[in-house]
Amino acid sequence: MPTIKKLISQEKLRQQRTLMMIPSENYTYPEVRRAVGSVLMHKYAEGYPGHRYYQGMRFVDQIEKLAQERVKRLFGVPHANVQPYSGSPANAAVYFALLKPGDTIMGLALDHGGHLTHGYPRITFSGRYFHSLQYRIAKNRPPWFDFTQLARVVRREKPKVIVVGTTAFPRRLPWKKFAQLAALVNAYLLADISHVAGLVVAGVCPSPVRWVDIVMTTTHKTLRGPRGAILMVTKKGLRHDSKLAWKINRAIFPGLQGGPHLGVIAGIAIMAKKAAQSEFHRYGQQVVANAKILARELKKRGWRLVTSGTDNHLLVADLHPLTVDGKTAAVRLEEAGIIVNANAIPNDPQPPFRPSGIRLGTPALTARGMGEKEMVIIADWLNQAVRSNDNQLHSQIAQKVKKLCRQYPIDLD
Ligand code: DSN
Repeated sequence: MPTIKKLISQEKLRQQRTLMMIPSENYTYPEVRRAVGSVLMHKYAEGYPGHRYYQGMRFVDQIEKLAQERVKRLFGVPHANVQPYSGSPANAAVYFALLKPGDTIMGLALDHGGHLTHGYPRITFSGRYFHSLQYRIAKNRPPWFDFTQLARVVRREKPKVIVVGTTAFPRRLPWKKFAQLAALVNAYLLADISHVAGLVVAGVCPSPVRWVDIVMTTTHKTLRGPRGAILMVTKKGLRHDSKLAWKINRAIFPGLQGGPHLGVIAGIAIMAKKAAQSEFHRYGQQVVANAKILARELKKRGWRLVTSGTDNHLLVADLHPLTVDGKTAAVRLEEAGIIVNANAIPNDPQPPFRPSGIRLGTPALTARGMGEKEMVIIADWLNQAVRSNDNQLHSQIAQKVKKLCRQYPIDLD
């Protein structure tokens, strides 16, 4: 039986030698990893800085306050809660703060790029405890959604919370139009920017802060922080509901969570400092530039992309023209040392475990320092590996991938 120590070192090698192209994955900084695994994990701290239920808070209060202040500055918001364990509990906290069971929420359908917590029906808490309406991509160019029809639905159904956020949508979201939609029925507007938060702070994706009441983001994707989440209340949110920050805090603790993970909170503080630097802005620009090149090169090779391209860090490929399903393609790519995930395409006729597409992202490749030249090479490998069921070809590509990875090492210590 291998030991955990051995398995972790094997996982480290895997991360070093393969191309990490799942768009929600990224490499964090060694300082963040050290903070998460530090003595901070020994400490309980129910409550908030200055108002805790336990003693011994002299240093951890300062850490949490620093994290809050840096996050507020980074996103330009008056209130930040850095305690949510991850994105799903953070979204649950928003609903818990603002809704009663059976109230109506509205979110983007999963196969159109939304998330399970945005009201996916029947099997998720968000679809079971609330009356959930799902909206869909309806146009092949901006604003992508049919706001005339959505306005009719909103007037009729009066959702209390409208969620706008994506996990597999490659375009910019029309924040102002969603704000106008929410205003029709005075709904709270929640932006889930987990995927693009790093691009927002880098200035390459539009910020929702001016338009929405609450912003939720996870901290480990394009932001490159630890695995955690943040809930922010905007100025607009406080004008809409002066008790909103209090409601959100109460929903996190004591509503849904116990002691916060202080190592993660320290990691969030470190991430927020790094994300404010000009180097991070350059990183964000390169993530998007790389994704655009990848899109162009794949299209040249006959690939069909959902929305025909990308404005952010990810692409969703509809594999119908390649006559292969998403799961088979993802397995072939893994054999070739390229790690992606099978993903539904809008109105996918296939089941979620064997959908018609794959999702590809550039955040981790860019974190290794890869640029335009490498994207062209990788597009070629993607195309060859997905189109072929020849294991030998896959192994040959895996060897080339390893060589490329050696040229772009990443510090995982
Ligand atoms: N699992 C995340 C993703 O891959 O996008 C969303 O929670």
